[in-house]
Amino acid sequence: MILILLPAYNEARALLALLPKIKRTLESLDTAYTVVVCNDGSRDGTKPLLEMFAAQMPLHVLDHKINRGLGETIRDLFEYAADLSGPNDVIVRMDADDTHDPDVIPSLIAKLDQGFDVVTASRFLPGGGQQGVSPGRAFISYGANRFMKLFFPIKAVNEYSCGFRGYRAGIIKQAIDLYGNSFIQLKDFGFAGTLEKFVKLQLLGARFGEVPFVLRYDQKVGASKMVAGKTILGYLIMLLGYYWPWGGWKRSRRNSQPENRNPQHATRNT
Ligand SMILES: Nc1nc2c(ncn2[C@@H]2O[C@H](COP(=O)(O)OP(=O)(O)O)[C@@H](O)[C@H]2O)c(=O)[nH]1
Ligand SMILES: [Mg+2]
Repeated sequence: MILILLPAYNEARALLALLPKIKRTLESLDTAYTVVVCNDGSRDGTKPLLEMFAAQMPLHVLDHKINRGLGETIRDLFEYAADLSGPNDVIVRMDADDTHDPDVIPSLIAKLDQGFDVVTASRFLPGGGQQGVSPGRAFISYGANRFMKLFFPIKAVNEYSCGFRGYRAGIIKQAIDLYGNSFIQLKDFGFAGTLEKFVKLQLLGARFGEVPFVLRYDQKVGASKMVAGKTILGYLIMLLGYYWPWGGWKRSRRNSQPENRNPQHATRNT
């Protein structure tokens, strides 16, 4: 089974374009699928729109009455997906803003099938790129990704900030079992939880891969919902949490055995 997770905050117009594309792509794969959308207190008609689509395709809605932010939303989505899935199922997390083309999903799955646990849609591979991104934003995004690569190096990974990724469900179930409520701690720091989840999967010994992807920012309706200040603060807190000499994430994972827990995942990317 394939589970598509979409965090959505005021994305009615984008979802109207995106959901039919997801339906078309997933139906062509001939595998059971479910789309799970977390509607995070939207006030733009996202909710009735999702009710309409739920009558036409396998779609489940998690509803937050009040906007709780991306961190809380991805926590809910991944917990729900871990419960619903078997270890060999595939979980794909995309933005709901219609900038992530579902045509990439088959290549994410093909790479997962080669034995990778986490596969990112990457702008930084040959064949990847971005359309409609202003030079200023492209520069900041490139700099942020170099910063993340420097401080949180993961072999074969160059794309850290794009949330379009495929996961083998087993690794998410394992992470939730192991980390519990701490899997995404930085839930109140804008988009930092996306990086935190990535880094914690690395500490678990997940195998990472990338496939090329063109970000279609030219299709974006409205402004980015990225809260820059909170997110940067979240990254700084992550640096502290990761490198903290007394019981930081890096050290405590190294001391506490992923090897014993799952031999085939041991030391792969550490
Ligand atoms: N649930 C929830 N989703 C959010 C929130 N802010 C952003 N998102 C979603 O997170 C994804 C990323 O936001 P987006 O505006 O696309 O950021 P950008 O791609 O960096 O410009 C989109 O699917 C948004 O709908 C929020 O407060 N709550
Ligand atoms: Mg986006």
